[in-house]
Amino acid sequence: MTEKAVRSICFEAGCHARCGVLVEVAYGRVLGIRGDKDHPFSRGFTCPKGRATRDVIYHPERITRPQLRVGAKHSGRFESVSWDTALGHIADQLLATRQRWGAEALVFGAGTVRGLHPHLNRFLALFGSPNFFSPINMSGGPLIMGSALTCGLALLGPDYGNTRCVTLWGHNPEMSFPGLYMNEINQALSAGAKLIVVDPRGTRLAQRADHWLQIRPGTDTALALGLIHVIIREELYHQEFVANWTVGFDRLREHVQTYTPERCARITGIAAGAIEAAAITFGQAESAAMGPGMGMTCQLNNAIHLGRALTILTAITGNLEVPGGMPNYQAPTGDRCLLGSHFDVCLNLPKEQADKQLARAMYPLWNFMPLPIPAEAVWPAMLEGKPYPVKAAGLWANNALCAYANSKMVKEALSTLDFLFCVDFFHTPTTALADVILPPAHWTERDEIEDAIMKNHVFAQPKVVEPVGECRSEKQILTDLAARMGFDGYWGSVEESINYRLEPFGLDWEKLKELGHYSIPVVYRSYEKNGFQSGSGKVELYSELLQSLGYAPLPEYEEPFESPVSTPELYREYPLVLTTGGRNVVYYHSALRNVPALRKLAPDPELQIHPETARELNIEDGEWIFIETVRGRVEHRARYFEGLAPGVVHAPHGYWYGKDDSLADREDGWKRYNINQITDNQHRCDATAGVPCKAMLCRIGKLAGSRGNRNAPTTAWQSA
Ligand SMILES: Nc1nc2c(c(=O)[nH]1)N[C@H]1C(S)=C(S)[C@@H](COP(=O)(O)OP(=O)(O)OC[C@H]3O[C@@H](n4cnc5c(=O)[nH]c(N)nc54)[C@H](O)[C@@H]3O)O[C@H]1N2
Ligand SMILES: Nc1nc2c(c(=O)[nH]1)N[C@H]1C(S)=C(S)[C@@H](COP(=O)(O)OP(=O)(O)OC[C@H]3O[C@@H](n4cnc5c(=O)[nH]c(N)nc54)[C@H](O)[C@@H]3O)O[C@H]1N2
Ligand SMILES: [Mo]
Repeated sequence: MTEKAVRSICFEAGCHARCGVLVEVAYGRVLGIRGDKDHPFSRGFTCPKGRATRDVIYHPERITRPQLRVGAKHSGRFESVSWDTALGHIADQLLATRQRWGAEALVFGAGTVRGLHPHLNRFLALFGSPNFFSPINMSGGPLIMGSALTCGLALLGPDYGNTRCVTLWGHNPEMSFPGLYMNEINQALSAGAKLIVVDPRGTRLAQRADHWLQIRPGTDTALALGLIHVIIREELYHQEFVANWTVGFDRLREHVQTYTPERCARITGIAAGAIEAAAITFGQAESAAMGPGMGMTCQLNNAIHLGRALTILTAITGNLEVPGGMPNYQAPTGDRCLLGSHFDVCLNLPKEQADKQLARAMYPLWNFMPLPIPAEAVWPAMLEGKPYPVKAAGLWANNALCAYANSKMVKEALSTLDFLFCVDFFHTPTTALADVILPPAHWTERDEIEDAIMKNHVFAQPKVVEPVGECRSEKQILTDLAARMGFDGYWGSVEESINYRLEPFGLDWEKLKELGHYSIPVVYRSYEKNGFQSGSGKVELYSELLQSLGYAPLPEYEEPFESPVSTPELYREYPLVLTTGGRNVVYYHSALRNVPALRKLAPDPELQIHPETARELNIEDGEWIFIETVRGRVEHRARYFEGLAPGVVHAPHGYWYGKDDSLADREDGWKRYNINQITDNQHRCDATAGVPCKAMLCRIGKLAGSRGNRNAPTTAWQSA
């Protein structure tokens, strides 16, 4: 019997789609969720992850008390201790690190954005370390940097609902953001909007598209420049906007001369006519919304140029800050929103300490951008003490060993630390390296506000039940740790910190809880009043800043670091192009693999491969195979998929649970199945540290002793 149903926002595993839900509770326990039909985006939708929420909260393997390592370093064995002991130990270790090595020797890392940025940044600022890292360079960072350099805005929110042209560029929201975007996309398509999909895989959305551009992985910048070429050649750009609000148009026009549809066709594998047709659709549309994949567009060795080129496409067609285009959505919380610069650690440190931020020397753009730093700037400090040693780390919701490219290196790096603590619901390959593990509260067990990529809204996500065992809200953990370390200036309670973020628009937590959600009007064409927040006040098609830092001032195409074209010899030995990480709605990165109801839907890592390519290699559908790059091998099942071009394969990321579910297999699973064992983090975008997880070369083969496709399950949810 349901005792009560509390309106909230689903945040299972930190899912960014954040559907509106009613959490049903009885006897102090969560029974499940129901979709909230009144939520402006999800309108009643829920996904398998959300529906499994109760299985996560009451999972028998959930860590419910703080854990302290027993035995040798990296033993992976722990005993339960009190919060007092655990936090006391952490505080002692952090203070000792600071005393011996300096405050900058402590780094905090977080996985994808899960709500702690203000709290982690403020903690670090009071401690004195400028080093907050995340997968930013794989996820959003290069896009934000590209759009900020071009027009001074962080463009992440397309207005699909009102657009005449939905463009999904390496973006498959049906899997990755269903509750947030699919209603609006369907609404636009029903009203006759065109759909352009740029994706090597024939996803369901690609099959619905007016233009599916089946691109060779990693060649996106060439396509974007080809589209710009056609739009300029056909004079489909917005002449008035270009004349009044851009700088460098003539140089851009000159620059894209060489990116003819024919040349771009040779690079991308898309017919020249198809490139022209898509460009004309985009350019002629009354409005066009550019939806860039937040992973895809960043995981390239020239990510900065793609981020810029996509912004330029939007700008010259007059789609900046207009309905149906790319509005400059502002959260009601303004600068105090989750990712607001107000909290950026470096802006709250003395200059000489901020200048020590690890990314700054390698990637000068970090001197201008209040963003977390990329993990790739942190590993050398751990491994080689360069430019100075990092000796202690706290990982908050980050299964680093599975998430980051080149996991062997990640393990080596984390293994050098004197002290590592992790905050996670479950034991993972990463927590096995920890000295302390802290058990966080689930989203149903703590108070939170949701305002990141929520357009002009802020939503209340109130605590519904008491935490299981001794699990504790992470904000509370930081508050407790700050008090123990004697910080002056940290928030005294979770509520105080939430009120601080709500304060600028005159609300407080109690009031927001009552309202459920609050929104402010969207302001269009704000540049007419204020100009663009770029050096020149206009959209910088040509970037003087990039030029002054030694980067190309106009976007240029660069071949993937490994490809049939850039490394033809390697291609003879590794004749398949590999892309990774297309999302599957049933999982979130490496999380939820241990939830039987979800695992049943997608039990094994599956390499999607065109049947022709597989048959040439004598590989059956469902057969266990190895995938090998120059960096190593992992095991997957082959899954026939006609939506890929022959010669291109796709591997999911995040698998680590073993195929037979034995303990040994689970401990080793991250080495055997996780695709990041064989991805690369050495060939990075030199401006944004983007790592090339979307275009590599590999070969595949039968696994010795493989049992063919007997026992192959039917996959209920293909990730496409
Ligand atoms: N090859 C390849 N690799 C990729 C990608 C790809 O496309 N291809 N995508 C990349 C991208 S875009 C990203 S953002 C990263 C993501 O990287 P991460 O965010 O680190 O992803 P996970 O591996 O799921 O690790 C998250 C961990 O946090 C735990 N967790 C979930 N919710 C909470 C919470 O509320 N609190 C706490 N304390 N813990 C929680 C989960 O149990 C899990 O162990 O992965 C990247 N890795
Ligand atoms: N269920 C679920 N949802 C998620 C996540 C999750 O783990 N699970 N992760 C979340 C996070 S942190 C992120 S960053 C987002 C990312 O999710 P999205 O924004 O949708 O983008 P990606 O997953 O990066 O890429 C999606 C598409 O890019 C295609 N693709 C692969 N290689 C290329 C290429 O070279 N060029 C082009 N144009 N396309 C290519 C893939 O086939 C795939 O269909 O998803 C979020 N949503
Ligand atoms: Mo991400």
